[in-house]
Amino acid sequence: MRQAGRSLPEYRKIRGSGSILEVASDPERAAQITLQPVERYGVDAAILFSDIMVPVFSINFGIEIQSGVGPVVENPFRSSNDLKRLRALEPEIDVPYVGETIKILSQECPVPVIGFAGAPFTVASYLIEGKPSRSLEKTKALMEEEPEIWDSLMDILSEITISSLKHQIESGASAIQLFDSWAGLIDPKKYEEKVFPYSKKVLSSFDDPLVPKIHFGLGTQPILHLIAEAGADVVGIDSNTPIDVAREKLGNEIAIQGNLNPEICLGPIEEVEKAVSEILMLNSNNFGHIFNLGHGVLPDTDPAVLAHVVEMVHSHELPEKNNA
Ligand code: 1CP
Repeated sequence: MRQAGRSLPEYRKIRGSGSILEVASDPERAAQITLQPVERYGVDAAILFSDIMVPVFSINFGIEIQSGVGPVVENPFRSSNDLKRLRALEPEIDVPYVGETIKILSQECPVPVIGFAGAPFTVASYLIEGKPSRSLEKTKALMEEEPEIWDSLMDILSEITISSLKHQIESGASAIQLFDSWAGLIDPKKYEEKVFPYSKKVLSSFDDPLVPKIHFGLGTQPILHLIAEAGADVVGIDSNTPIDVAREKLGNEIAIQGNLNPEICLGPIEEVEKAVSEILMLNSNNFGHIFNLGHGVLPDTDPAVLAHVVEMVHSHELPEKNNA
């Protein structure tokens, strides 16, 4: 459950008022925050406390994360000149704190730790737009009007993403998640042509069957087969794609992660119970399912509701695998 910690009083206490990039670069505090949802809810995995913008922040592209807003870029990416502001990531030098945080967690975390990175497209969209956007107009314009610059940008970001994920695995991450949150905001054909090859390049750089790869995006129903084909072991879906519809598109051999609507968790507990049961029912006891929310936990969510969701999922009885 991404951002499961955000609604917790213990998170607000340890987080302080600085930028989350500051907190994420302090291994002791980042490790403690990663552990909070595990301790509070008994979830089966922990997601590293960091952000998708950490690698490009660390090579000094000029990024800050504004509280309540998200990533903001002082001088957004506009032309081929801006390619010079990017370079290869040297994780041991640029983001040593990420490795240190995961090493602490390898000792202290009782469940697997999921490392993650932003997919090249989603990171590119922040660099180009300069701030959170749901129209991605500038990104779409650059993609169309400057195909060579687009390809160079996506190439560099793919390499940065690969280096970042390798470093996390070497430091002890048990699984990796590639967040392409905004992949559903572009036309499916454009996705296939201009985005998919780079996500595939990233995911196909990892082939250890013991380190599963989760690939997530919002609004990906029309491109779900490509999200899988890019090299995912697990496809993360949002709440707008019912699990049975995702199964129809993906078949039974791939795992699916999702997809309780985070907004339902703000409402009456009976509605939450109904929604959880429906997801479990629509999954028809398929073993390849990581129960999760369809997107991050909303900050006003009552921790007791999330605790109840975890309890419901844990008490759901699956048939014996051999007899299934
Ligand atoms: O669960 C966790 O808290 C783990 C750490 C984590 C992760 C996995 C954070 C901390 N960010 C992320 C990933 C991330 N960051 C994604 C991909 C997942 C998703 O779709 O939610 C994205 C798109 C971002 C970019 C980002 N960073 C946003 C979204 C902005 C937008 O376009 O709407 C925001 C609000 C941030 C800030 C941020 N990152 C993390 C936290 C806890 C926060 C909020 C901090 C604050 O407001 O001070």
